[in-house]
Amino acid sequence: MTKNKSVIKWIEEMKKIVNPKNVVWIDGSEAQLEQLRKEACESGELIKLNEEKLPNCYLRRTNPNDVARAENRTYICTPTKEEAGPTNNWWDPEFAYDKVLGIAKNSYENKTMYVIPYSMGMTESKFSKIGVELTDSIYTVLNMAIMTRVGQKIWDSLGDSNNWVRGLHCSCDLDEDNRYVCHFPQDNTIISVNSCYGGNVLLGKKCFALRIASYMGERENWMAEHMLILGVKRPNEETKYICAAFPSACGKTNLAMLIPPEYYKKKGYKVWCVGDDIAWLRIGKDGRLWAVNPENGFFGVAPGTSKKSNPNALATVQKNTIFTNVVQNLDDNTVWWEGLDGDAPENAIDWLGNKWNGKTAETKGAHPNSRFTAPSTNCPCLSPEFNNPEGVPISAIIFGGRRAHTTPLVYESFDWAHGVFCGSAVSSESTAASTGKVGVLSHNPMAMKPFCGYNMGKYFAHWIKMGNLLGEKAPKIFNVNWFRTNGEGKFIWPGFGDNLRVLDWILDRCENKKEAHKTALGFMPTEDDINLEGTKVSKEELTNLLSIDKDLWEKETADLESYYEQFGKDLPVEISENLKYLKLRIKEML
Ligand code: OXD
Ligand code: MN
Repeated sequence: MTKNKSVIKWIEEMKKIVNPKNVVWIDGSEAQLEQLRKEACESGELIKLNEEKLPNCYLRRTNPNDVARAENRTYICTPTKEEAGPTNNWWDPEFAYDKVLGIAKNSYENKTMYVIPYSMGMTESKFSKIGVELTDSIYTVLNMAIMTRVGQKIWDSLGDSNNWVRGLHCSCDLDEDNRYVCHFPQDNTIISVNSCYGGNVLLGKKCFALRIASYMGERENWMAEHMLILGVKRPNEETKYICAAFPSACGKTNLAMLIPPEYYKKKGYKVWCVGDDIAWLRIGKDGRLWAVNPENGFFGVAPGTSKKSNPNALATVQKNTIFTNVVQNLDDNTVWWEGLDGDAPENAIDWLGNKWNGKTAETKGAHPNSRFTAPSTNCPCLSPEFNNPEGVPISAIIFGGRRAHTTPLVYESFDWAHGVFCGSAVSSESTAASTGKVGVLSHNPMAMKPFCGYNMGKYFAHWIKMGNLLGEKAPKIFNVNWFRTNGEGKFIWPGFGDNLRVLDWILDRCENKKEAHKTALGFMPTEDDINLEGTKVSKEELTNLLSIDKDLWEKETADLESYYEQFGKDLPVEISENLKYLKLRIKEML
């Protein structure tokens, strides 16, 4: 426990509001966590799975109305609306506190308050930040214990400092109409009510490590980004590290855990995963950009995870994992989801808790946004640098989205500011990870639209500033699209492990090992520059993947122009100029 006065005072204040029956301090010990797992199984909150096949694994079914991030109920609460900017929901802090604390009032009655001290990043690292989450849900405690570093060592490292992020989670009665996730960046405070879905209640993740941290980063000259971090070891070279930002469910976890195709494996290529979702980036002593993954686990989408798509993720979830909203196979008390290898179980229970026969069912057994929560250390390709307190030096930054036609397989930006423009121009087809319609095209700058804790225009300016600070040592910025389709609507690029072929070109460019030709969009490879050995992709298909359609890009730039209008005077001139030059280059295309 702690004697930290600011912590004790805040917990006392929150106790007065939520009125718990008792308080349990999470010490991070296995004995305490095991006790909580038992309690959760007794109450029905968790289901214990087959201990032999899935040791220490549990299943949780959430309320059917509570299966994804509630983006339209997520607020940035700053004194002025301008600080939150045009892409965030905004509330005045006083109004927001009244509203959510009113909902939280007495909501812990007859319940336990769990106090979770946690660190985003290794406690030993200067990159790290500390948070304290109060919750009434054991599921939340157990997930936080996987996703973050939890326990007594956090109090020791916090000492008497007031520099920590307050997080209050109240399950309440899961009323959708009173569900809110509020961020008070000036107070280092997060309050989440009426949800038990991970993205809304694992307050260290999106709420702290992206929204609050991005706000901190702007003031302290660092960056909190929605990015995976991976290392590529090429034969006779040191491992090089890449960060990549994609909107939710564009295969970030798959790319982060990529297994090289046979041809590359034989040559000695290996990919290491440092993180699959969040990167904190700082300028190191050597002037380069360094990244750490502040998380300690994976909160991945289960459907589609298979031996083919992501064998490393599958290996990662074989023990010590919490599954949420997947199918329970009653024959052997294991789990299943759409896209997993093997036949669907016939004797099963679906995510809604109903009897389900995979052979005859007309509905999906697992929710499309069903999840696994698994410790990073389970991952067979976890980078040996995962726990390095300094992080890893970044050679390249990649942006991407899910675009059926417009965006080519890969292009390199002309310089940092152009790269920032490309990142700001990312748009993607929506997926089930957030509530709302699936398949609709939406703008998602740097994949941060739902996660930027302040004005997005100022966020672009922060990117430009970081580039100025990095100068010549700035990583190169690339854009990729794995999702281009042919006339029949089928993906042309095989994706998954074969994405390494594109990473290989990217690293060659970073090391000035390959020429590229200048196009309207940026520097691009020719069809001879991407190695197709061992794929079924033909040269013609690659030419198609690398083609730029003038008409589509005229539409794209017109659309971008109106998109940027909302940022008004906050849009950095570097972005508007880059759009202007892109339009000119497109116009000049034959
Ligand atoms: C996630 C998301 O859960 O981006 O990582 O939605
Ligand atoms: Mn994410």
